[in-house]
Amino acid sequence: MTTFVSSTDVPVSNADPFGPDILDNPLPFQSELRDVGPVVYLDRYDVFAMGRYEQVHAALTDWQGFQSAAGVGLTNYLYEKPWRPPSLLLETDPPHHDAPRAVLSKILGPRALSRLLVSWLADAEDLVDSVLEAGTEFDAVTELAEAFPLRVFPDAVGIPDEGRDKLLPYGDHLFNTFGPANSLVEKGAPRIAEIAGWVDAQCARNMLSDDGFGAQIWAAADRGDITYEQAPLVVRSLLSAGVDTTVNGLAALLHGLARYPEQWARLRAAPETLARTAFDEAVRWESPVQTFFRTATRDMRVGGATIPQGRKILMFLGAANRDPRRWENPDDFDLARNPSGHVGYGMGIHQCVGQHVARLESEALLRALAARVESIELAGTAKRRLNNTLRSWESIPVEIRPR
Ligand code: OVV
Repeated sequence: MTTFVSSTDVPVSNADPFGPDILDNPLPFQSELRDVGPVVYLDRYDVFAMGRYEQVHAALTDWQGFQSAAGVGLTNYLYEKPWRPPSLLLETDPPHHDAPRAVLSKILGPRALSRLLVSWLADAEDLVDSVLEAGTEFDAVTELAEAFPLRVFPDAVGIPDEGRDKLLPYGDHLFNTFGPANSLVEKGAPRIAEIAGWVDAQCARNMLSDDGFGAQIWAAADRGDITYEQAPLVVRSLLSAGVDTTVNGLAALLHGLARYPEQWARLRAAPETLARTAFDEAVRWESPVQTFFRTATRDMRVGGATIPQGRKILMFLGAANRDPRRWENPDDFDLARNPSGHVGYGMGIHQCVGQHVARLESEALLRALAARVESIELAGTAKRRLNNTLRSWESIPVEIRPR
């Protein structure tokens, strides 16, 4: 990253954080970004960027100053048309944000989810048993990180079986569209009309089982907590944000456990307690959602720089989660650390409303694995899948030793 200090006191970088080199390994760029200053101007995209924990955290918790309603991708909805109707959760601010958020918080809250643990544990045990039966070498991405969420989450939402293979490609494309219209977006474009059409169709009341998260969203419309027009878009948020995020969180976790056998040993020794924090340490360490944008609602002073009203700021959640100003040995995947306060789920009023669902999926899968697996090790070169927003794995070959 070559930088110089402009007349406005903001360091300028010509780096492309959405180019293949930085997407493949963002860590050196993110380290420079943090060191260059609290705010950096990215001249390729004409946006500002923040990489330090302090400023990222502060901006995320200041929704009045840093809005989401102009979109949390590069596209500025004040001037450009979104590719799909904006999310009522992700791409709004109070007061519009309040009702959909309150409805979803309740449906996805820890109390409401507690009824799912027993059946998700049984599902995880069944999945792990059948994977182990098929052999001791397998791809942890397809066989576990993708298989488990796909087995439990669409059922929990209540969508039909037909077409579920579209969920991962939909998420992959959606998360690409938060970045610039580069080759990653082009790659998804040919199929997106068909895939998005399918996703939208699943949000209708008559498509949904009568006991899932989807039905509960529609029931909230019956009560008047949200409108009937809002209900299908709130269901769409589950299908948008609920699969690829968890899949990549689990992939990061499994990769961390395979690469650092001492962490697996630690988990094995205390699965009841560590199964819960392990996922959050993986989310801090890998930051499956690497970046989101905000938009300045007025001229914002940050660390001596001014971000003019209406301008986009790229918030590097991944850089903040490895900021040595905030974390000791930030690059270590360490189950002994307390990862709370990480910004991998965001922070403030938009902080991930589905995080309890993701943690529960992880807890079920880890408990099933810990009870059945003695050791888990890398058995080949893990391969990245590049995405403009997600830190993702294509495959993680592992070899396990059953207990
Ligand atoms: C956090 C997130 C990511 C992608 C989509 C959505 C939310 C949504 O609400 O549609």
